[in-house]
Amino acid sequence: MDSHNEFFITTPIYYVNDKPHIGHAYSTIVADTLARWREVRGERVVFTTGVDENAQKTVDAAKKNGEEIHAYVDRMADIWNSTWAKLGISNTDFIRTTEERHIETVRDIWGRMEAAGDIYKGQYQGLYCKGHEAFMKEDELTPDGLCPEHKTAPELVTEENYFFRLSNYQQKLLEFYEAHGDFVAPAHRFNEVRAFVENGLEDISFSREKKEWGIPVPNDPNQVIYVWADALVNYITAVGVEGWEEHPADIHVMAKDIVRFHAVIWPAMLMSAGLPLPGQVISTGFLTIDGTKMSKSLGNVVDPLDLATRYGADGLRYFLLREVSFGDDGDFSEEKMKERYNADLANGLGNFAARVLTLAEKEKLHFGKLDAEFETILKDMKRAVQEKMTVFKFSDVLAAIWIAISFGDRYVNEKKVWEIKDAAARTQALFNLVSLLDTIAAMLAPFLPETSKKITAALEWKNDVLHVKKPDILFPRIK
Ligand code: ME8
Repeated sequence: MDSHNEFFITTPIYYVNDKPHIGHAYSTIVADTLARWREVRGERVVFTTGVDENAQKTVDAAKKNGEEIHAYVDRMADIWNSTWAKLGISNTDFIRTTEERHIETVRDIWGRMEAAGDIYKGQYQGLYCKGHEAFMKEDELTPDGLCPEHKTAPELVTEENYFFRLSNYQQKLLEFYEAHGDFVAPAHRFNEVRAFVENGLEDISFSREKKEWGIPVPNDPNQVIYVWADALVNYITAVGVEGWEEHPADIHVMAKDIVRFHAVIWPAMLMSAGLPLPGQVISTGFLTIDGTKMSKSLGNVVDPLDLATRYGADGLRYFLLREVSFGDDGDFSEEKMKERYNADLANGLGNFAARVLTLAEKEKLHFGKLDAEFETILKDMKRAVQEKMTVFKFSDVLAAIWIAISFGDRYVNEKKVWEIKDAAARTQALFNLVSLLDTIAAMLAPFLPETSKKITAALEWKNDVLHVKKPDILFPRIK
C-alpha cells in the first residue's frame, strides 16, 4: 500500500444481537463523511465497518430467536451490510469476525502478545456485564447492583482465564498520550482516558472458558479469546498485518461508550504485538430519545431505514450532522427532524437550487468572472469548512455552507434577478448564482452525496457554455 496516498478510517464493528438503529447509523455516517472528505481530494481511502459476531450475547440472541447460530449470524450480517448499502455508505470493506481471515489475524496477534510475555494464566472472579461484554467493578454498579447502562444484574464469574498484562503499559501509554496530544478527540474525553490510566491499570482477563462460541485460544482448546481482544483486531484484519505496519488506521470513529477499549486496551495490545498505533480515536456522544440513551437492550430505538425512506438518506445525514454538535449527546425527535428538513433542506438548499436552475435554464450563460462579493463569500465558506473539518465540527461546517445559501437567496430577492432587463447585468448575476450553487454542491459532496451529485449533474459546462438540466424537486416538503 502507498502510505502517501491513503486514508484509513474505521467504524466500530457492531454486535449482531439486533439490527442497526440511528445511533449506529450516526457513527457510520460520521466515518463516511470523513472518508468522502478525503476521497473527493483524490486520496485513496480504506473505510471499514463490520460486525462483531463472537460475543456471548450473539448466542443468547440466536437462542431467543430460535435460530441455529451460524444461520443467525449470516442473516444478521446481511442486515447490517445491506443497511449501510441502502444508506449509501461508501465503506470499502465489511468485516465479519467469524471470517477465516479475521480468525487467523486474531491468532497471529495473540501469538505476538504471548511471545512478548504479556499473556499468562490466572484465576479470575468478577462481575460480568453481557451488555458491555466486560467485567465491571462493584462501585460502577447502581445501589441495587445493576449495570447503570443496561439495567441488568451482571453475572458473577469465577474461572481460570488467560490474562493480558495491561499493567505493563501504564507508563508507555502515558508517554504516548504525551507525545500525541490529539490522540483522542474531543479533548475532554482524552482527559478522562488519561485520568483513568494515571489511576493505575490492572491486568485484564483476555479469555473465557470455552462455551459453544468464540475464537479458541491458540494451543488451548478449552478457552476462547475474550470478545474485545478479538473484535479490536478487526482493524488489522481489514488490511493485513503488513498493511497495518505500513499504514495503521488514521481514525477510529465511535461513541463514548467504547473509547476506553480503543484508547487504552487497543494501543497496549498493539505495543505488545510490536505494531504501530492508530492516529486518532474520535468519539461522538450518545443519541438519546427523551434524554435516555437509545440502545438495543433498552428497546427505545429508531430505524434509520425508515427515516431514510421518508426523508432520504441525505435528509438523515443532514439531520444527524447538523443537529448534533460533535462530541455531545443529541436528542432525537421526529418533530425536530421534520423541522430541520423543511426549513434547511426543502425551503433552504432545495428552494435555492430550484430558483437558480430555473432562472439559468432560460439563459445562454458563458463562463465568466465572479463579482467580488461572491469571491468573498466563497472564500469565507471554503475557509470555514476546512477549519471546522479538522476538528470534526460538522454542524459548524454545515452552518457555514448555509450562510452562503442564505446569501444567495438574499441576492436573488434583492436584485430581483428575474426582472433584470439589461442582458449583461442579468447574465452576470446568474453567473454569480450558478457558480455559488456549483461550489456549494461541491462542498456538500462529503455530507449530502446524493444531492451534491444531482446539483452538479444539473450544471454542465460544455465549451464555455452552461447547459442546465433541472432535476426533480430535491427535497419535497414533508407535512
Ligand atoms: O460496542 N448513540 O458494539 P455495539 C450514538 N462490538 N452511538 C451509538 C448509540 C447511541 N445511542 N448506540 C450505539 C460494540 N452507538 C462492540 C464494538 S469495535 C472493535 C467493537 C454506536 O453494537 C456507537 O458507535 O454495542 C457505539 O460506540 C457503538 O454503536 C457500539 O456498538
